[in-house]
Amino acid sequence: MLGACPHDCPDTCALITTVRDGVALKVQGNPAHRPTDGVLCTKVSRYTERTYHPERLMHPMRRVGPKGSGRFEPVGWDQALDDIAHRLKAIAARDPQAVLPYSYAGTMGLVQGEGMAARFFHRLGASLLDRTICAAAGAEGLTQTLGGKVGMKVEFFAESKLILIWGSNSIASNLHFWRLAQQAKRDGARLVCIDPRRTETAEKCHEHVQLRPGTDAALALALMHELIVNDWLDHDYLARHTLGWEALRERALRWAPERAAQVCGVPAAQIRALARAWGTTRPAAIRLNYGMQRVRGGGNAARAIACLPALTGAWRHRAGGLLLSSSGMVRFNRAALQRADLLAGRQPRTINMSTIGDDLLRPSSPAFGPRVEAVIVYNSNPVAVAPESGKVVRGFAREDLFTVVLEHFRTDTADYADYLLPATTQLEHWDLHLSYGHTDVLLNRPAIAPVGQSRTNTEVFRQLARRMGFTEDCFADSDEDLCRLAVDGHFDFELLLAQGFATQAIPDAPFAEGGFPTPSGRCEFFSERLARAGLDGLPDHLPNHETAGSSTRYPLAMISPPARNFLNSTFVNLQSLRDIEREPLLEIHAQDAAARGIATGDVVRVFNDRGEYRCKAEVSTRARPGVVNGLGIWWRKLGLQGTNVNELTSQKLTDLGRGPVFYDCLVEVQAVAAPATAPAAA
Ligand SMILES: Nc1nc2c(c(=O)[nH]1)N[C@H]1C(S)=C(S)[C@@H](COP(=O)(O)OP(=O)(O)OC[C@H]3O[C@@H](n4cnc5c(=O)[nH]c(N)nc54)[C@H](O)[C@@H]3O)O[C@H]1N2
Ligand SMILES: Nc1nc2c(c(=O)[nH]1)N[C@H]1C(S)=C(S)[C@@H](COP(=O)(O)OP(=O)(O)OC[C@H]3O[C@@H](n4cnc5c(=O)[nH]c(N)nc54)[C@H](O)[C@@H]3O)O[C@H]1N2
Ligand code: SF4
Ligand SMILES: [Mo]
Repeated sequence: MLGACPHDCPDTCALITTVRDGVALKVQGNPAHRPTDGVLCTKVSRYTERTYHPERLMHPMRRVGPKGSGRFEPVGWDQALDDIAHRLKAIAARDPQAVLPYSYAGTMGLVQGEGMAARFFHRLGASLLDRTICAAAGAEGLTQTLGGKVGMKVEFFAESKLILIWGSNSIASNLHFWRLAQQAKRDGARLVCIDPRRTETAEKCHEHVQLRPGTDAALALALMHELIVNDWLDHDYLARHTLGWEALRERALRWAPERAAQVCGVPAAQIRALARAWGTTRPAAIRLNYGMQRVRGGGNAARAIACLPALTGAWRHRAGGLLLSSSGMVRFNRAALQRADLLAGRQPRTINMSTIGDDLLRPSSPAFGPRVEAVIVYNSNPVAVAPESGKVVRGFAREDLFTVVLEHFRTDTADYADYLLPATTQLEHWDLHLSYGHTDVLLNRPAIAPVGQSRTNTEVFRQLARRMGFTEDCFADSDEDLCRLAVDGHFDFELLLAQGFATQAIPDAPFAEGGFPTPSGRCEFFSERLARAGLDGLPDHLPNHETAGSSTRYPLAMISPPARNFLNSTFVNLQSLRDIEREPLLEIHAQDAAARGIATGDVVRVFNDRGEYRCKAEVSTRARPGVVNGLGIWWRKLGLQGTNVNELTSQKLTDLGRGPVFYDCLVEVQAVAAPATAPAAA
């Protein structure tokens, strides 16, 4: 059966599932789909292990123990749905905004994501959720400069002669791009990795610029400085296709490499050499990724970096330019799918998912609106993934909060549910997928029947709608109807049924002659929109909220990038993948370890004013001095002491987009004398 990988990964692979007697035997990459090329990552090659996992939720459950104890009793579907509808009705009668959906990208599917669910919450008038947790700052920065989530077509990286891999551990998180970069390398391309961590990817590039976290805009401005003073500029492209060049030029001339070197903690000579390479190599391309925007200045950093291709006219060549996200290049019928018209003129408040800790603890007030009384969680694991988890846990532990969780497994969040509902996996439902790393659309068809009593997210919201008395026809649409609706007028559904994917016609070099989707049609170095909003119209370097050296108590900067064999907090409960990752790890440079008497294998306490986290230390060249890498995102209950790295991260927000600042976090590390407790069973 043809399908699509549902996970939050830029590659959005096309899948083929082999089924015998109703049982899925294996999942493979579809060789006919060019971006997939028949190859899957290790995680998803084991998809059947996840689907038939002995701990898969098999029937609805109702809480019996205290919140968070994870003690449940089985309950029938009808009973569960009746009870939930009854509670939601009572809350909505006071104020529907007291109900909050909480979802993210457990599946990237348009239908099992914000399909029927969006219709339900719009009709109810529930609070809206601002889904900022991953990409909000970078997306906003890119939109200000380029006009949207647009960029190079990924396949042409294979023809580039210089590739900057910027804020991305591509081998782990963007494998299919990495294969293209390898092809370019074999054809003579130079690969440069810009990352505070010496990742697997950095090791395999020709050069690694190991800058301090949150200093990317300073680096980009210094590169511009060098392009200007050496006149490595495409004056014709600048004149015809950009806006605000004079102002940007003036700003960049304040960023001599020596100044940036101080900020970034890398040699000025390395910055000069990188500028020469970018200024003199054709075609040259940047694979920017979201790792660099999880800091206070993340939006500005994305803006500054997105200016670089226009300075040299790199966009003229199909293998030149930049790619952060391609998701704005493919169209679908959002309005028909999500039906915001069901709000019928109401304008519910918006809650930022990145501050869920604070917001669950907030009382009613005129500014905030009603206290949150009910949360419906699907496709997300906020107790593990949201920042400052101490507060997130306290919020979910409120006895007066009504929590429903739709899940495959008993995650950290599921432990706090009043009702825990078993959800279908990708092998068991219909869905439709766009990608943020290529520009194809994929259809996923169910390969097997739902496992146990699991139900699709859509069916749960359909059933709840009926019980709430929502009689609109749209609540009767089947999942296949929803798939058709989402692509209607954009893609041929018959082709999707037949081959599983469809390709949109997009020019090979979309901005060779300008034509950016900005208000001016140009690459906007200067943003009128930001200036009008009272913000800086030009990109600048904004230091982290928690800059290294600003605190004597917490002298180390901590970043928490994903571990290679997990996908955010998904797959942490898969034994075979956990065996590879072993246990929660903190990479620390020898110098910082020696100063604290820490050796590899020691259990350490990592802490700041927000909380503490225990894990194993690894004295490692992957860490630069002054920066520790706390690999994520473990389930709290599978870690050493019931917490994970988000115990330490803050709920402060980025400059643009109101995104989280996971990698803008100061800590101290201490060796712990006591032996580690064994990880608890799941
Ligand atoms: N295996 C695996 N794949 C994944 C994921 C996963 O959890 N596991 N997550 C998926 C998701 S949700 C996303 S959003 C994408 C993320 O995809 P990417 O944005 O490519 O993110 P990562 O590979 O997580 O790489 C982030 C990198 O940024 C580096 N970094 C941290 N701070 C800075 C900084 O200030 N500047 C720069 N230049 N670099 C910095 C980190 O060290 C890390 O190597 O990956 C997706 N793919
Ligand atoms: N410290 C730190 N924290 C981070 C990050 C970091 O780098 N460092 N990365 C951040 C990023 S980039 C992101 S995107 C977020 C990710 O945060 P989330 O989107 O919450 O991602 P996951 O942790 O993968 O949790 C997704 C859950 O959805 C469930 N799920 C999957 N498919 C379905 C389905 O079809 N139906 C239902 N009902 N459930 C389903 C899975 O079982 C899983 O438990 O985490 C963020 N948190
Ligand atoms: S590489 Fe990404 S899209 Fe492809 S199978 Fe793995 S997680 Fe899914
Ligand atoms: Mo993400």
